[in-house]
Amino acid sequence: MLEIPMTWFSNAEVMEKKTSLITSSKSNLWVELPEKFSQKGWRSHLYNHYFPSKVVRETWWWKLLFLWVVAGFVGSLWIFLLMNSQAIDKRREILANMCDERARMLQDQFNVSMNHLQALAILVSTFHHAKEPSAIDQMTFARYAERTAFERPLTSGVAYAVKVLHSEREQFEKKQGWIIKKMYSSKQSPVRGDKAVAEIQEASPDAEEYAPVIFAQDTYKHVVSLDMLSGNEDRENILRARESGKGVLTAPFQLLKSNRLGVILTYAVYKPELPSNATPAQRIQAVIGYLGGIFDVEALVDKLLHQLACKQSIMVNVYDTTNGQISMYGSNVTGNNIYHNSSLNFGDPVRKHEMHCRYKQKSPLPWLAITTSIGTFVIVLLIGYIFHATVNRIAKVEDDYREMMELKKRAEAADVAKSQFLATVSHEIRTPMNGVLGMLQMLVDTDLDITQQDYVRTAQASGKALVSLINEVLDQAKIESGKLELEAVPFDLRAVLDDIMSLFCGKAQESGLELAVYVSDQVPETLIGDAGRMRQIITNLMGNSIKFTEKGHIYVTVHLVEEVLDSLETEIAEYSNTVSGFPVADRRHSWKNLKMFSLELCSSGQSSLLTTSSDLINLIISVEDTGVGIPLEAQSRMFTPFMQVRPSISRIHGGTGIGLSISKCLVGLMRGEIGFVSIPQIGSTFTFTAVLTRAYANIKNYKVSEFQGMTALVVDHRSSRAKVTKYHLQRLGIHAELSKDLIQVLPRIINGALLVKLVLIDEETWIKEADFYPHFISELRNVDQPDIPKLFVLANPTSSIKSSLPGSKEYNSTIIMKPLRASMLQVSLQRALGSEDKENYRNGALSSPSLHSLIHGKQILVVDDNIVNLRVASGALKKYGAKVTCVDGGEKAIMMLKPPHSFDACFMDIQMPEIDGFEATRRIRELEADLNDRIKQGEVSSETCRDFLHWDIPILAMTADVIQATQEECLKSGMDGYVSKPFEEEQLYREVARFFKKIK
Ligand code: WA2
Repeated sequence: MLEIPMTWFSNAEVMEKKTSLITSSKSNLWVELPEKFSQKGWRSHLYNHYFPSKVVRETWWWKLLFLWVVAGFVGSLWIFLLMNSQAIDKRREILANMCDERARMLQDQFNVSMNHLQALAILVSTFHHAKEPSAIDQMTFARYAERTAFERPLTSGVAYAVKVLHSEREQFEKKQGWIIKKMYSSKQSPVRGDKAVAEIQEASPDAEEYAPVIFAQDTYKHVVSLDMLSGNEDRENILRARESGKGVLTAPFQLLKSNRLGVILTYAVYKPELPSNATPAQRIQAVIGYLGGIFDVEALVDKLLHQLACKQSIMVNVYDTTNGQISMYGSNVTGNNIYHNSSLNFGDPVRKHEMHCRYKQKSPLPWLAITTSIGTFVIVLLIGYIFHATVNRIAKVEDDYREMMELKKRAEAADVAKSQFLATVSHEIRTPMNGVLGMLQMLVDTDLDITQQDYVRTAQASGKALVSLINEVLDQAKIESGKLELEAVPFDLRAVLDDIMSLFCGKAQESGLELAVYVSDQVPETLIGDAGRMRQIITNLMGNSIKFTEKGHIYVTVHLVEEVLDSLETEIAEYSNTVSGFPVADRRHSWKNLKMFSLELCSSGQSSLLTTSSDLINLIISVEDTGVGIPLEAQSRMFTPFMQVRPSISRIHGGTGIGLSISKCLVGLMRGEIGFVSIPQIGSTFTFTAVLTRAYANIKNYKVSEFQGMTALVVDHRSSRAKVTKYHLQRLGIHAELSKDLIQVLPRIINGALLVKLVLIDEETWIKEADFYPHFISELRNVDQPDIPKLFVLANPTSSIKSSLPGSKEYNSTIIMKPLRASMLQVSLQRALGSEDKENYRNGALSSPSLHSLIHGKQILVVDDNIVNLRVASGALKKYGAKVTCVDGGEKAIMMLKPPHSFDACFMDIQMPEIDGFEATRRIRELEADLNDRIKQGEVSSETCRDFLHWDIPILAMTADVIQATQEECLKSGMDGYVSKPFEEEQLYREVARFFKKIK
C-alpha cells in the first residue's frame, strides 16, 4: 500500500519535467499561460485534483484484491478438505467392502463347517449308538474325520464325548480299557506341553455324570478319555448345547496341549426318540453324547485370508464380543484411525463376534486434493495479479489520458496563442504597410517625373507583394491550425469571374494573352459559399497560368459535375478547336482523374451528393493555359508548400510557392478536389471541384436590361471562342446566333430570315476575311430593316494589332477589348446603341470612373484610431471626389453619426481602443432605430432630418486583420460590408456600389 503514493510521486515528477519542458518554450512561443498552468500552480492543481481521488481509488482496489486472495485461500482450503474427506470416505468404503467380504466369507465357511459337524453328529448317532455292537471305533472315526476334513474348512479337528453317569462309570471304564480322567491338574494351572499332560493325567474325581471323549481326530488324540465336564469352557458349552439342541460356541480359550486360542462348537447327540419340539428338560434327559468341532481360529482365519487378494493391504482382527472383547485373531495394533467393524454371525445367538479391519499402511497423502487446491490457489493468485495489473494499467492509462488532455489543452492554448500572435503580427505589419501603400498611391497622383514614377510603382508593387505574402503565410498558418473556416454567403460566381478577368486584364494585355471565361448556364445565378476563397483559388490558378504563359490563351470554364459526367464520354477532343487555336492539355484528362473519384463515390452510395439533394451544387472549374507546362518530374510535388518547379522560378516570376497548397486546402474545405494535367511546351490545365449551395434570391441580374430580346450575330471561325462570346451576350439577355463566316449567314440577313441588331466579329476572323468586308458592309446597309445592324469587333488586347486593324474605322465599327465581361460589354453596347452614359465609358478601365461617379460629392466619415490610416483612407476617398471627415475614435464617431446628420456613408476601422468598430456600429444603429421610431410616431418632423423617413447610414468596416474580418460578423453587428486595408479599387467599388445603389 505504501507503494502507491511513491509511484504517484514519480509520476508527478515526470509530469513536472514535461511541464517544465513546455513552459521553458513559453517565451519562444509568446504564450501567456494562465496562473493555473504555471509550473507551481499547475502542480498544486494536480495534487488537489487527482491525488486524493487516486488514493481512495487505490485503497478500494487493494481491499478488493486482498479480499479476493483471502477468499481464494479459503476456497482452495475448502476444496482441499472436501477432496480429502472424499478420498478418506472412499478409502473407508473400500475398507468396509473388503471387511464385509471377509466377514461374509468367514461366516459362510463357518456355516459350512457347522453343517458338516451336525452331519458328523448324526453319523455318530447312527453308526455308534443305534448299532449293537458299534460300527465305529476310534480308528474308524479318526480316519473318517481326517478324510472329510476338507468339508469343514475352519475346523482343525473334531472330537466326540459320551454322556456317562456315575453309576455307569465302572462298567464304561472296563469296556473302554481306560479310566475317565480329569482335564486339568487340581494343583497346577493348565500347563502346556506333552510332558505336563503326561504327568497330570489323573483320574476324574467322582461326579454325578461325566463326558469322556471316546473318539477324536488324530490331531486331538490327546483329549481321548478326558472328562470334558471338568473344563470350565467345555462344561458350560456342553450344558448349553444339550439344552438348546443347536450348535453352541465357546468363547476363545486356551486349548489343551496348544499355545493357541481355540473355539469349540458343540452339537448334542440325542436318543432317536426325542421329538423335534422337545423342551430343554427333555433334551437333557435324552442326550447321549457331544460332538465338538475344534476351531483354531488364528491358523484358520489366517489361511482363509491368505486366499484373498489385498491381504497385505488390510489388517483383520476377529473378536468375541460377548463379554468384553476377546481377540480371536490378529495382532493388537491401534493408532490408525480408519477402521471398519463387520459383525459376524456364527449361528450361536449367545455369542457375538465382530471382525475389525484397518489399513496396514497409513493413508497416503491426498495428492490430488493437495495439487488441486494449490492449483486453485495459484489460479486465484494469478487472477488477482492480472486484476492488479489491469487496475494498475487502467490507472496508468487514465493518468496518461489526463496528462495528455492537460498537454492537449496546453497545446491548443499554445496554438490559439500562435494564431493570435500571427494575427497580431500580421496586423502590426499591415497597419504600417497600409500607410506605406496609401501614401505611395497618393504620391503617384502627384506630379512626378518618369524616373520617380517608376520608383514609386516599384515600391508599390513590392508593398503589394509583401501584403499578399503576409496573407498567404497567414492562410497557411490558419489551415495548419485548422482555424480556417469558410463563409456561407450568397454570391454571384459569374461576377466573381468577371472581377478576376479584370484583375488579370492588365497583365494579359502586356503579354498579348487572350483571357476567356465561360460558365455553363446550368450553374445557378447565385450560390452560397465563400466567394472570397473561391476568388482566391481561381486567382491563384490564373496567376500561375499567367506567369508561365507567353502566348495563346487562358480559359476558365465552370460546369456542373453532372454535366461533365454526361459529356465526358460523348465529347470528342478537338485539339485545334481552342479559344486561341493553340493546342492545350485537354481539361477532360484532368477531369478524368477527379471523375474516377466521383465514380467511386457514386458506387459507394454517396451519389446522393450528386443527384438527390438539389440544393447542393457540384461545380467543376478548370483553368486552361497554353504555357510552358510543368516538367514531369515536378508534377508530383505541385501541391507541396514552398515547392516550386525550379528554384529560379521565384526570382523570375515571384511568388512564394504556397499558393497551390493553400488552394488545395481551400478546395478540400469546399469538399472538392484539385488536380491537373500538363504537357510540357503545350500547356497545363488545372481543375478543381467544389460543393456549394444553391441560393434562391438573386443578387443582381444583367438580364433585366435594355438588351432583353435582342438578337446578335457572332461571327467567329473558332466555335469555342464563339461560345464564350455567346455566354456573355446571354447574360445580358441577348439572343446569340453563331456563324463561322459571314458569307454563309449574309443571305439570311438580307432576306430577313435573320433579324439581327448586333454583329460581333472576332478580330481574328475580321483579319482573315478582311477582303470580304467591304461587300458585307454595303450589303448590310442595303438590308431592308428598321435599324442597320451595329458592327462590333472583338479585339485581343494587343495594341500592335489594334492600331493596324484594317478598315474598322471606316465601317463605323466599335472595338470591344477582350477579355469580355458582362459589365464592360454592357457599357460598350449601351454606348454603341446610343443609350450610354458617356462619362462611364472607358474601355478596359471601367471601375475607376464608376467609383468616381458613385463617390463624387458624397459626405463620408472615416473612423480610425491610427492617424496614418486615417490619412490614407481619406486620401483614397478624396481621390474619387468624396468630402471626407475624419475622426480617431468610436466615441467621436457615435457623436458624429447621431442622427440627424449630413453623412452619406461611414468607413470604420474595427480594431480601436475603448470602443471598437462593432460596438460603435451597434450603438449608432440603436440611435437610428430610436429616431426612426419617433419619426414614425410623428414626434419629429421629417424636415429636420434631410427628408429621410428612415435612417440607416451605410457603415463599411475597414480592417487589415483577415482573421477577424468575416463578412458574417460585420453583418451581425449592423455593418453593410467590409473593405480590407489598403483599399483596393476593385473591392472598394464592389462594396460602395452595393450600398449606394441601395440608397438610390
Ligand atoms: N477338545 C480338544 N482339546 C481341548 C478341548 C476339547 N474339547 N477342551 C480343551 N482342550 C468333545 O464339546 C464336546 C472337546 C469337547 C467336545
